[in-house]
Amino acid sequence: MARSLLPAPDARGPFSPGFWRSPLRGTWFTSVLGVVLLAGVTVLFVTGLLSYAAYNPDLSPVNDKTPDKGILGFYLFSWPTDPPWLYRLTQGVHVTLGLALVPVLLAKLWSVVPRLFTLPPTRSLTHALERISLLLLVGGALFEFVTGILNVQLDYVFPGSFYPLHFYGAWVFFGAFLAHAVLKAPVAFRNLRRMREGGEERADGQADALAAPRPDPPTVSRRGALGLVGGGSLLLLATSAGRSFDGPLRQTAVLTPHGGPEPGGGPNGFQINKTAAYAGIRADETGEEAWRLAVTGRSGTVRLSRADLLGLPLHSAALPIACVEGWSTSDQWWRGVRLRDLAALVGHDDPVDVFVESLQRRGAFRHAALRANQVGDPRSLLALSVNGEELTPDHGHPARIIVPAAPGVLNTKWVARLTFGAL
Ligand SMILES: Nc1nc2c(c(=O)[nH]1)N[C@H]1C(S)=C(S)[C@@H](COP(=O)(O)O)O[C@H]1N2
Ligand SMILES: [Mo]
Repeated sequence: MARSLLPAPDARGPFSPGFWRSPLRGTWFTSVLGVVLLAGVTVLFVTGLLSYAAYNPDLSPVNDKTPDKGILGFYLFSWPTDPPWLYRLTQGVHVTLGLALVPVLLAKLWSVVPRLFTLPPTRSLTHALERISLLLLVGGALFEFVTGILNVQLDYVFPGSFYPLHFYGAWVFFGAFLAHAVLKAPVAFRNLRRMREGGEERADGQADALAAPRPDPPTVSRRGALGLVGGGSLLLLATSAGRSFDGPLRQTAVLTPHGGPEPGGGPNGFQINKTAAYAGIRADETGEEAWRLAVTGRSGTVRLSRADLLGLPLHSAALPIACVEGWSTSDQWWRGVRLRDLAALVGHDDPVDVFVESLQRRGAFRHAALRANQVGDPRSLLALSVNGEELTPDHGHPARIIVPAAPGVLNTKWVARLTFGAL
């Protein structure tokens, strides 16, 4: 009877430490996950910044429309054209690693969730600041992962605005992440070292601030739980990495849509991002009679039919398409007119930037700008055919841009106009 007069130890629900029962929570578990995220998130941030650089932010406002980006929109170098698979690698890593880290992030958040309910809410000004930074950290992490995954999965659910959202979110998240890492990484590494010496169990009990004070009996060991998290990551890795390859390997990417329609076989049988129908490209405007390419530069404008283009010196280049969404193709064998030859045709013998416009009248990617180093590369083509066959409408017939190492979005399809030296 006397017992019922006492308040239950967890009467305050999640705000009382006794409410949290999992025997898995503890310093070791959190430290391992934290160290994995320290490495993983750093790679995500660096590859994300590289992706930003690859968009040629200095060619704003054409390629980079991020409003008020200020010094956050800095770039350190011109995105190179070598090696040609560069963006395929950096963006493949960014997206695939981001997906694979989801179980680690969730487990990490779960492992410290009792901390969210710590009472009193603040003990001091520094404590208050630390908790606010944690809100930015957790909120920023969830925001970045959710916007990234939605972009990969649903192909721009927030039309045109994913890019600035993910960009600003990255700076907020990484700022908070850096502060958190500086504060906690030494502790995490010290814990791991100590526990490696003394065994995982040594830090349990009252010394372990993250462990449940009244744990339920374990149904799985901490190592077993980490194994599950790691297994989840490996499963995500195995079911999404195939998007960076062609052929049967691509079929292993079951968790992510494959972009447009299934490309089928044959020379043009590689992934299609937006179809001609989707982009509103009509057959009557791409035919031999109707279509003319307008090339403008210092010496004026020339108009070229497809037959005119085929009469110019043609060159080949083996180049992949690598989309910001993380998928890529292996090298395709493109053939067409060098961009630098077209520049020379209108009075630009020195490398110069170019503004590319598509026939497409609506949609996000109907124009793009390329830097002088991209125009000057002998492998940068206005492609007319691929793998020995004419481009299909979905791959950009009558002509499309292909540039080594550039993000897919800069490889404009259904090109109608090239303006050299305008930016
Ligand atoms: N006009 C136009 N060009 C475009 C696009 C587009 O939507 N419209 N999509 C771009 C994107 S995001 C990518 S990844 C590549 C994909 O090229 P593919 O469909 O031939 O694989 O085309 C690029 N060129
Ligand atoms: Mo793309």
